[in-house]
Amino acid sequence: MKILVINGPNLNMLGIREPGIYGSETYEDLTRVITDAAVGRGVDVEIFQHNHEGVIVDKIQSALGKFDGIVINPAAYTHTSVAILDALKAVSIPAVEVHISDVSAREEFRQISYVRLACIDTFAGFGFDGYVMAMDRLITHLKN
Ligand code: CA2
Repeated sequence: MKILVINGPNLNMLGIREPGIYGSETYEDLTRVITDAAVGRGVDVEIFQHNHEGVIVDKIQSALGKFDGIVINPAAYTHTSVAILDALKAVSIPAVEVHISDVSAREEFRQISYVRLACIDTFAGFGFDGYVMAMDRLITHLKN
């Protein structure tokens, strides 16, 4: 099983600022959590981060025929991007949305998620564990 993990803008800055919201662990720590979970589950994982919306759209398009599932934290694009929503719909690969913070308890503009409309589930507010929960959700979905 091949899973693509996509992280949006500024997630590469984790651990550098705002530890109160996103924790003090770095992006490298996050990649380790995801990789360890994938190895433990026999999943082949690729982790991708980019700050540009169009590059994320290109990455989703290129996943067609290569990946069985997508875990995506679109970061700020969650709340704005119809382009990422359309790309996920276009490839029709099962996708799960993740947020490190509990977006439902934050500013009103973070309550909107366009991407969610193309996802089978969402995990928000579980820190880095949310990525592992999303991976497990995809594994269950793909096995059934
Ligand atoms: O909680 C999440 O995972 C978010 O997707 C993180 C995004 C935010 O725009 C979403 O509303 C919720 C922010 C990405 C990381 O931003 C940083 C800002 C300062 C320092 C480090 C990271």
